[in-house]
Formats: sequence, C-alpha cells, structure tokens
Amino acid sequence: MLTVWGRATSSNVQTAMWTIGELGLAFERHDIGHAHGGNDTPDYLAMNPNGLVPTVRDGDGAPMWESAAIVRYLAARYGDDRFWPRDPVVRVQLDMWAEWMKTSFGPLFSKQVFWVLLGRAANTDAAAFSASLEALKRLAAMLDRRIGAGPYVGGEHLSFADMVIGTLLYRYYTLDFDRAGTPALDAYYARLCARPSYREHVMVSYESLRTQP
Ligand SMILES: N[C@@H](CCC(=O)N[C@@H](CS)C(=O)NCC(=O)O)C(=O)O
Repeated sequence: MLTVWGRATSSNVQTAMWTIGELGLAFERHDIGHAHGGNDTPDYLAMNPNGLVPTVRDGDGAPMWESAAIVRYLAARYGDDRFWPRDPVVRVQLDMWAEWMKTSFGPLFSKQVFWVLLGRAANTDAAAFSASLEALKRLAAMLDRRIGAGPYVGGEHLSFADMVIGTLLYRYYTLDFDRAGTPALDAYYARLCARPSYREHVMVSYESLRTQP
C-alpha cells in the first residue's frame, strides 16, 4: 500500500497519482498543502524537509519526495519493460524529455504563464508575459515534433515519461492564452484525456488556486 501526502490540486501530486493509477497500485492519499496546511508540522518536515507535496511512502519504506523521482521509483519497481525500459539506451531517450519537461517547459509554463493567468504571480509585466508566451511556443513546437505520430512520447507504448510530460498539459490546454499550432501535441493531449487515470487524477479543477493562500 502506498501512502501519498498531497492535495489533489497540486500538479506534482497529480504526476505521482496518475502513475499510481496507470500502474493499478493500492494507495491512500491525505490532503496536505495550500488551504489544507499540514506541510509545516515537525512530523511532515521529518519526512520531507522541503515542506512541499507530494511525499510518498511505499509500505513502511523511507519517505520519498520530488515527483519525478517518485515516478521513476514506481515505474522501476512496478512497471513493465514498456513503462520503464530496462535498457538504459532506450530509457534515456524518454528520460531526457521527462527531464526537459521538469526543467524547461514546466517551469516556464507554471511560473510565467499559469500563475500569472491565475493572478497569483508577481511578474505581470505585459512585455515579459508576451516574451514568455513566445518562448513557450518554441518549446511546444519542439514537443510537437517529438510526439509526431505518437501515440505516446516513447512511440507505441505509454511510459513513465508520459507521466512527467502529460500532467501539465491539462492546465496548458484549459487556460485561455495564445498557444502555438501543434497538431501532434493536441492529438496527444486528446489521447491522454481518454485515459481514466488521467481524468481522475490530473483533470482536477485549479479554480480554488486563484483565491486560496
Ligand atoms: N520539485 C518538486 C516540487 C514540489 C512543489 O513545488 N509542490 C508544490 C505544489 S505543486 C507545493 O508543495 N506547494 C506548497 C503547498 O502546496 O502548500 C516536485 O516535483 O515534487
């Protein structure tokens, strides 16, 4: 049994939860963070000194944090060779895109677009926002070319890389802003939306984040 600490509205919690859902693992999740609080207690900080969510424990194993590390652990431990290719030569071609999402597309979109549009980011300068949208268009076009015919990031089969890459697309496609024309990425997102685990764990309203602390 996996125990997950983290609110359903957190994109990083969603990444972990979607993975758990796709792998069909048993879990219990506790709402922690933002309006729920609970991530600044001594007990929580002993598990995760960052005071962030998610934190995950597998049985009575040591607590894990950093959502992408959690995805890799779950995939390596419970996924088959398609979800977590055992061959490092194959796996790195997926992992570099997962890492790219966490370090390039993800921070740009979340910090410079998502939180700005939700009215929660300090940087709302119009020129800076427009530059961020142009930069995001270039990254979206890169991802569009990678996806190509897909159907998934690694080609024929869903993998751990989709968990890291696909989560933010829900916010990306449901917010109203000027996006790049990316037919392959659009089709990929539509395929994710057809997956029950994506619908359950990722397609979660973020409206409460506009107002809650
Ligand atoms: N790099 C970390 C980032 C974790 C993170 O920033 N979590 C956010 C939510 S997405 C958080 O804990 N925010 C404070 C809160 O929810 O109270 C990861 O991928 O897990």
